[in-house]
Amino acid sequence: MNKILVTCYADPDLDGTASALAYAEFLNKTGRPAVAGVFGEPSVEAEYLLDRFKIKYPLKLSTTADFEQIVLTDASTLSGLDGNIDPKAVIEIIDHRKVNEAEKFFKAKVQIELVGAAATLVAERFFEKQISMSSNAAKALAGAVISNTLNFHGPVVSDRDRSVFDRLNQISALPENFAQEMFLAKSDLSGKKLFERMRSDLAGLEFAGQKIAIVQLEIVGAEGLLAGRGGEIVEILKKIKNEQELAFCFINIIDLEKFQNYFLAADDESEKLFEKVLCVVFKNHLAIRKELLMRKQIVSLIKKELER
Ligand SMILES: [Mn+2]
Repeated sequence: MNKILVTCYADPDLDGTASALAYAEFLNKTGRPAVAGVFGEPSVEAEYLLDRFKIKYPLKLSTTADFEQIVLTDASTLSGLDGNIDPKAVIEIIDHRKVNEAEKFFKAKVQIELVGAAATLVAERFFEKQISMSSNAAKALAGAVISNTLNFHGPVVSDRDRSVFDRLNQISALPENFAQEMFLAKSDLSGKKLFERMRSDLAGLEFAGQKIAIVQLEIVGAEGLLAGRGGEIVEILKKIKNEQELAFCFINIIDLEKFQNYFLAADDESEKLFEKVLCVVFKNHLAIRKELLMRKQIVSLIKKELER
């Protein structure tokens, strides 16, 4: 019998990776053979968690030829999905983004709820059906909730995220200080790593025929990075904008200790759009916002402005 593929965006973050792994486990335990697989490389943060707890990586995919049925976790737009994924083959979507294209996956049973993490929705499936969860799945999902909610300091945290996190911790508690360690692990952007991470932590979208890309880095020590390499970051944004023929290109740097945003843009046009949409002012190519915003929220504000 053909297995169901559970997957997410190419180069998935921790939420996508953990959700795919855990939901494949859920399907297997409820009598529907499934396998978790991803295109590209899991994010630095996802690798950190999987390595730390010796959790088996999702299958590395180069094609979907072996699968007739696909489930998407933490993903519901065409952009960002690997080109091998046929929207018609998607039978289910579990996601938490307001700006989505769920209607383009017309065979899919869709659950989109605006909680902090897709991992929360996947964990709830286990709890609702009283299916036992492996220790590894509990750790991965708990790590994903920490990551997506910025350890519960972020702008999108619901009571459901908190309650799921408590229950996951009862199954398999994460080590003390795990959040800090995981955050530090993804804050090393020395040398070439800065360029590589800006490339991999980029989301491309298109509104009213205009292509945009937003890079998001969540790190400890944003101000130090900007003081040393702010100019270089703008140059990288310019390069990405030219290569991908974008109308606008930005970076949102979230400091994981100060919990504020640092925005930079590829050029004046991009700065102007951001100033208008986010009510910030750029000074020497940098704008700071103290009320934290995540990329998902920024995307929804830009969509509103461009489709006006
Ligand atoms: Mn997510």
